Amino acid sequence: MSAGKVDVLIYGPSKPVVDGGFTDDFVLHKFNNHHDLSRLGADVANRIRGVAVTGLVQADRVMLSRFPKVEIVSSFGVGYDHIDTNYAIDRNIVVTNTPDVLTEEVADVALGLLIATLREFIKADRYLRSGHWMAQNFPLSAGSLRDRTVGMVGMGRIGQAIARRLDASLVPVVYHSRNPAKDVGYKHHPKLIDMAKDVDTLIAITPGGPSTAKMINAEVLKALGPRGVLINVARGSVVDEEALIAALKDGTIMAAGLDVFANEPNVPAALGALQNVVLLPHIASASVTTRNAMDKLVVDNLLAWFGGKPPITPVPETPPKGR
Ligand code: NAP
Ligand code: 8YV
Repeated sequence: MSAGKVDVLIYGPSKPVVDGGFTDDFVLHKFNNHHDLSRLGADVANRIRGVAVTGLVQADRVMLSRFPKVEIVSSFGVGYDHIDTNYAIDRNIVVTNTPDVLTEEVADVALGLLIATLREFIKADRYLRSGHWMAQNFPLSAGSLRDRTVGMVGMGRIGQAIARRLDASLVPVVYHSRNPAKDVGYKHHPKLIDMAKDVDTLIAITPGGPSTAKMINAEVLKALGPRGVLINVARGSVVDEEALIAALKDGTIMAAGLDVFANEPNVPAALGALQNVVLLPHIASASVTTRNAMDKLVVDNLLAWFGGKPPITPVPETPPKGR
């Protein structure tokens, strides 16, 4: 029994910072995945007041409706497209995410992925290891950062951190988002297709979800052109993956660097077979330091809420009322 204590559901893979972050005032109920959660009895479900959730599991309407007393969903990751915020609004549930603590880490990976893609680091590594350098130098790379203009798709916290790195590398930057970003001096393109015509490189760093679904499509890739490079560190859903594979195969664009995919962890075999792509398994925030900071913020949001304070990082759709 947990009388007087707060029952919290920990939904997703077990993590020491989360598991060890709570005081004795909490009772933790840990479930690794959707399959495990189906074994949770109604008696416990009826007591759950807080949920900690990773991006690897869905907190959708069906899942959340099992918890009639839930007040807060504290989500791991800045993107929260795995949470049904409309349902949370209807139920007066506060949703929190983990912005800022991962911004610089993700921006580092975006720039690293861009350079690795242009300068063919992965191919070069394989070339050296297989002994080819003994016979011949590695061929000059067709791609370079030196003669490019980058069009950022998204100019929020992480987009601006990527743009700062491009500034330092003397690469011109423009951007597309629905509204011009506050206090940002780069040229704003209200239409993605117009920006794609003007640049040769796109870096996607928007949220996922319906408003961005497949926004980088065949038309945008064609506009980017044969020198075109696409870097996606946003969500796989932002890109029409089939159109991208076709564009990489037939030379509509030159290359791509992808950290995210439409149906993770399943990556189309057709992408894996291509030489002009660099593929990362969604690791942009995945260092021990940054992941620990994200886990701590997940816990701190719950501790703040159940300590009677406002949550630290509520998402804009569910501002807490009355705190
Ligand atoms: P943010 O500060 O909220 O920035 C989001 C940017 O996307 C804003 O510029 C926003 O501008 C733009 N945007 C949103 N909806 C759009 C739409 N429909 N069309 C065009 N632009 C749109 O978020 P952030 O902290 O930079 O994070 C951005 C995203 O990066 C996350 O949501 C997540 O999907 C992704 N991410 C991925 C990883 C990874 O591991 N690969 C790690 C962290 C984050 P407007 O609202 O004016 O359109
Ligand atoms: C996490 C992310 O890796 O923050 C995000 O939006 O995509 C990543 O930092 C992801 O949430 C893991 O589930």
